[in-house]
Amino acid sequence: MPVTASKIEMIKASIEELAILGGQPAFESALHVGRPNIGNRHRFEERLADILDRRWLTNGGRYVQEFEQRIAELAGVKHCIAMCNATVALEIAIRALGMTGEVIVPSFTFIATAHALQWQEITPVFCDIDSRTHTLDAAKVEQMITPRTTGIIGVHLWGNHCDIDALSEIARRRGLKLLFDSAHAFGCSYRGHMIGSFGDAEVFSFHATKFLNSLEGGAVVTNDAELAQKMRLMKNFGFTFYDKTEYIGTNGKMNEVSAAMGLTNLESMDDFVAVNRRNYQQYAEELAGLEGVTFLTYDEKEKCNYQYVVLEIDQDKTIVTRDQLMQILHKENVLARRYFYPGCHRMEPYRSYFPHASLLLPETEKLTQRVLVLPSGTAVGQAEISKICQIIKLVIFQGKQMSERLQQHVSSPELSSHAQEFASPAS
Ligand code: T4K
Repeated sequence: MPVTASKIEMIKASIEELAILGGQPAFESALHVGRPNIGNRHRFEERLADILDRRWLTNGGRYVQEFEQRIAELAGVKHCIAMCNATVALEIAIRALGMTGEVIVPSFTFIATAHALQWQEITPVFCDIDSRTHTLDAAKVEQMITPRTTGIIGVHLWGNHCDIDALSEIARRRGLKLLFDSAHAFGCSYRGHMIGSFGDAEVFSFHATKFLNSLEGGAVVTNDAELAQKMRLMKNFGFTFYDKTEYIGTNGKMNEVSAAMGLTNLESMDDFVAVNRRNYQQYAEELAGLEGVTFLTYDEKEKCNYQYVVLEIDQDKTIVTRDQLMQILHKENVLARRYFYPGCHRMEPYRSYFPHASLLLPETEKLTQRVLVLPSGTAVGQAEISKICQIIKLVIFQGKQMSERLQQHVSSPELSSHAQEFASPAS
């Protein structure tokens, strides 16, 4: 049932009290998307002391081995190779899988997915997405295959699984490698099986902003023993023994401190999920029925980490645009993000390489104008979420007046700086 303005006690009595129109910001310090989830500090400090006492800092130490074992168990796979970050992990997996020529990827993803290919002079061929799940549209993938195509990289964006069955079937039938960028999907499942065991391999990110962090970090998981061994060597310069290399390799190793942080955070994983889920449900309830605002939903039958609270703003209904709403929130110290604006195909070097890519990406184009990600995670409390929702409701309920006030504002001196910020990516 639609929410009505009268039922809500507003923290700001009117739009004139919004910070963008000269009022006090609702929050003294910034609320971020992706503030790190941090487990038991004491356990981390104990591990840190142990690392220093033993003077074993990196190169496949005890904690990295333990972390790999735990990740493999949790993802239900035979092999896990921990790495320094997911970008390098993607690069190594791509190389180890023998991808060359062209590889099909979504444009609606973090730039690292595309860069990991282009870095190795493999052409990322941008494919459109399913607007419901924000993941690759399998039917369109099939249309993008050419004689140069060697693989597909699906991205389980926001932790929402790709159409794994369809992509696996296409890859098998067309003889393509299938890799999943599962940077967002640690702790999520598909048909009751944990993400990690699909395709030829999957890559997790344990960056500070991810559901589970190891400060910086990533991992490739796979059930293929030969592939796992190859990636193990590649991430350590290709060494098979002292003074002997087998392949070209790089330095993709995870260090012991990162593994210690990862292990510590794994012990609190259930708590992180519980807080994220509570936040997600609170946002969903408080913003329910708001005209022009829809929520990315998660499949309640599957496991999910609920790390991202993703709104879609339909500006035909809200009048206020997504970018205006973002700017209004930023002025209140709520640093909502328009991930993954403007789409990889509109970022360099891809924009110059493929100037007409947008013609084949209508759903991506639409979503990059609509998506807004709100602060969540263990650093955000329930009272803060209530305030954020109240501000959003105030703005949307008064969309027309708000839009007019912002336009008037654009002719005053202060405005031009706002106008500039509207035009530049959020920082
Ligand atoms: N594939 C996908 C689909 C990905 O999303 C990513 C990374 C990758 C691959 C590659 O994974 P890694 O190589 O990073 O392991 C961030 C992250 O840097 C990036 O890891 C992530 N995706 C992407 C979605 O977001 P930024 O530049 O937007 O985030 P940044 O640095 O502005 O941080 C977000 C907010 O978090 C900030 O406003 C402040 C807060 N923050 C950040 C850090 C690092 C903290 O409070 N503490 C911190 O330590 O890219």
